[in-house]
Amino acid sequence: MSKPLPLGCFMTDINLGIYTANIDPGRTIYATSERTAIRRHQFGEVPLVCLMEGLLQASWKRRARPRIPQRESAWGERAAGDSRITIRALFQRLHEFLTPDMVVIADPGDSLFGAADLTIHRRTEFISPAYYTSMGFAVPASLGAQLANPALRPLVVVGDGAFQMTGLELSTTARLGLNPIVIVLNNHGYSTERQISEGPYNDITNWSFSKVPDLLGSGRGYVVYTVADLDKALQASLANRETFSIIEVDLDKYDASPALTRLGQRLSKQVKGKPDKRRLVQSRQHGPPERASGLPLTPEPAFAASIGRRRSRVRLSPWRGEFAA
Ligand SMILES: Cc1ncc(C[n+]2csc(CCOP(=O)(O)OP(=O)(O)O)c2C)c(N)n1
Ligand SMILES: [Mg+2]
Repeated sequence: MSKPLPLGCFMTDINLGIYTANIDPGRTIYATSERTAIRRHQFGEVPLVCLMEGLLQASWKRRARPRIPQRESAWGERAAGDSRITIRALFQRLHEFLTPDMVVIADPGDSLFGAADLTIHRRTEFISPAYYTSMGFAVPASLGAQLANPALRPLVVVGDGAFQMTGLELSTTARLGLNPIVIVLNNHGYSTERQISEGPYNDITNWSFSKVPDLLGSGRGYVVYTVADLDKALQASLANRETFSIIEVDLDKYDASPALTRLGQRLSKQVKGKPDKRRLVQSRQHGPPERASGLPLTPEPAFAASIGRRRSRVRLSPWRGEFAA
């Protein structure tokens, strides 16, 4: 049986698939920026960076690298050029577009849920926040990624909502002469939240994202309505090595990736007050569940204690009931 090795990610509702991931801490090595846990032993003073330094100093017998089977595209048949652009067609084309010298940087939202099904050519060229509630991460992160490794070309995938938070950091991108390709999923608002609870609070102002280059006096902008528009914009962006490119992809506001659709179904049940039986047991023991937004686990001392307590009373995956109060 496999032993999970979650390094650097927090065991939150989102990362655990709304507590459907049945990960046994007794078989897991789990390290974050805060601490390391090896099975049930807690090392509160050993953050991930120290663990990695220690591992680098240790002498290991090298094993042959395992062969990782090729994944099939999760996006199905190729969409026709003249068809309206959809999330499925967008990620299918991005999947084909990726080259080994690109680093995908995905923002929380359907950008991340869709990008999670892309196949990355090397081993480390995928960046997204370990902590889900970090909307607006991707455009600024592309600055750091390309400055750290100029041989990589960032492919930024970001929502219209997230871009409105931090997208004008492209001003620094322009000043430094960097050349990321920025794909803005313009699904006209907070589509992730729409899948959970629809209302006017999910609507935002519709920006002309492709005109950001006019504002900044640098960069190239494209708007995409069809698959053929996307193909043209991707090729033009690839050829433009001088400045950033921004591709605004006009999507239906209810279009969603398969991963977001599944997540929305689970979360909306909870938001509408129909938690499943397991969560009712948990809330009696630990207080009400938190808003399903990616809040972290309870603080460290409570962690070990609560695992012991729960094991003796109810048979649950220990990570299912860990809520931030
Ligand atoms: C800083 C922050 N605030 C709020 C959230 C909650 N949240 C998650 S996705 C989302 C909507 C994001 O909208 P957009 O960037 O347009 O992406 P979409 O969901 O439409 O794909 C929100 C508000 C978050 N993840 N981070
Ligand atoms: Mg959006």
